[in-house]
Amino acid sequence: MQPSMQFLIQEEQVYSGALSCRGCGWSLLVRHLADILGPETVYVLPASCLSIISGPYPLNDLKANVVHTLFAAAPATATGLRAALDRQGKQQVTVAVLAGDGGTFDIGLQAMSGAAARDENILYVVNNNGAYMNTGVQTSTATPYGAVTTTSPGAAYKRSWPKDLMGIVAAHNLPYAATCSLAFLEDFRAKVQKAKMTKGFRLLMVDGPCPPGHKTEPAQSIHIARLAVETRLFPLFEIERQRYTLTYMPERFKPVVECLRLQGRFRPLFQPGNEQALEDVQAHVEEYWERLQSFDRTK
Ligand SMILES: Cc1ncc(C[n+]2csc(CCOP(=O)(O)OP(=O)(O)O)c2C)c(N)n1
Ligand code: SF4
Ligand SMILES: [Mg+2]
Repeated sequence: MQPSMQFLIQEEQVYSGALSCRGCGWSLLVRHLADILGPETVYVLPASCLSIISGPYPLNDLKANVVHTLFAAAPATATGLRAALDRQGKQQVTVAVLAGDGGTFDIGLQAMSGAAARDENILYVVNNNGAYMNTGVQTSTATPYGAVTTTSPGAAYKRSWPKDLMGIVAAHNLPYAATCSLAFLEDFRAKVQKAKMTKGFRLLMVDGPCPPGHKTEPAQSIHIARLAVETRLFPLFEIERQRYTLTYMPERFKPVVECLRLQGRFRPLFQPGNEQALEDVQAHVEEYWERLQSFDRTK
């Protein structure tokens, strides 16, 4: 049987070369996203690493129009652009916010919630790399339990669970939201396509590899992203009007340690005396999985 080619770039919408670190999720995310959204797209970027990668001309990567804006203003900027484009009869142009976890889980949360509650016709994409990477790896409310950052260093690793952003998003009763992984490109591209074709406020949250922040080998970015799904640290699902659907069921549930031990940010969890913390992470993953399954409309 011919292998599926649904993960191949059809028409490159970014320039070659990138200002990102090696193994960065942002670059791969933008390449595939822009390929599917096409040239008739306006991107709105609050501050993040992408502001640099898609920033200074002539080293910017996106070929499309990009509006750089403030952390808390991205959904409002996108709302205004949408209204202006509609007024000009350009309903076919997609308006897409590309934001980090800091810009979404924390600083931009109320603005994102406002745009979602108004059901603005915009696509909101979150690259969740689990910290404020662009300014040197500070903890955000997306930072996983057990991770070391510059604001929760060494043995003072993060002791609280990340915010359930998808639960917050679901509460807005949106037409479409989904989690995505760069290790599952067919699934990711299908979700981008679905989001593109859906009208109203849509949100995609992508697991974002970040070698300097996660203290990982750049060549392992995709391998680790796959393990995050297979261990259920980052489950793949869709939410349509509060109905959840799991889009990938691992054949075998791998233990979380298989993914965590490849990331230097979790090193303290592997020190003697921290066995309970590792068990807590495993238990938390299993509880969340059970909850997702109970929400899954196909069950
Ligand atoms: C109001 C405000 N506070 C702080 C900053 C500095 N700043 C720029 S990028 C950034 C980190 C953004 O983190 P995140 O949204 O997770 O994106 P990432 O850099 O991880 O891709 C910060 C704190 C800013 N630009 N504006
Ligand atoms: S610090 Fe992380 S998110 Fe930022 S460009 Fe480097 S790999 Fe990408
Ligand atoms: Mg981040």
